[in-house]
Amino acid sequence: LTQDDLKKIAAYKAVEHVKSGMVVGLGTGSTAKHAVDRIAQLLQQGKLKDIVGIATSMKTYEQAVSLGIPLSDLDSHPTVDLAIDGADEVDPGLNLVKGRGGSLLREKMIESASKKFIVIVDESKLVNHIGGSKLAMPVEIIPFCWNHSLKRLVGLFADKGCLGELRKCSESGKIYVTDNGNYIIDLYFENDIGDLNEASDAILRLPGIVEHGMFIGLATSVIVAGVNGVTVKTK
Ligand code: DER
Repeated sequence: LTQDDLKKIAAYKAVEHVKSGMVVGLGTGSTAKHAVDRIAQLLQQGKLKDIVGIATSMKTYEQAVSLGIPLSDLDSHPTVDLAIDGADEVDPGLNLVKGRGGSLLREKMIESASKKFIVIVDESKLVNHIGGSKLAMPVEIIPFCWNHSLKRLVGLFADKGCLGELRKCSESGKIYVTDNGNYIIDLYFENDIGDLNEASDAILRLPGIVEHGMFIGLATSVIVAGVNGVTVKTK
């Protein structure tokens, strides 16, 4: 089983919870892509009807359009029945790091408006502490004086051995710009972030910061696909 097989298994399991008539938050990333494909397949087979999708990124929007999934937005559907999305890290309390694909703001808007939010991951995403994996914890900021924001963000976590860098496009080397016209600062922690709510409050108090990639208490369940099978973790 490849890692992509595991992602697909988790995604298909999550889509079993999609019922006809639902408003469904469509996630972003290589795992969520399989869920969007599966929803489209079931619609085409007539096994699902009257689904309205709300895309968490332009990339997912384009995928859903190409697959013929009817789409809408939060203005028309302020409450979402079920959101399905991937994650970069999942801790034992089902708190997440998301946003390494750059879509954290729209994802958080949609997933915080969802009655149910099912996270789909392969087992490599499970961690003991958020931010302890030495991988990026993304923060979306406005472009104005980004270096100032970077320094203030890093300064919040100086005791955690925190480093920060402005996200660039890997191919072009240009500054990465989100669907919302903002920049992303990737924060890296030597140790784990500590109390997540304290970290979140400190980050969001800084003027010029739009949103961060910690999804605290938002997931209602996590479907984990591993080489030994699929497990479902619920709150
Ligand atoms: O950027 C995101 O938030 C994605 O959902 C990411 O967290 C998971 O992407 P993956 O399924 O490609 O690992």
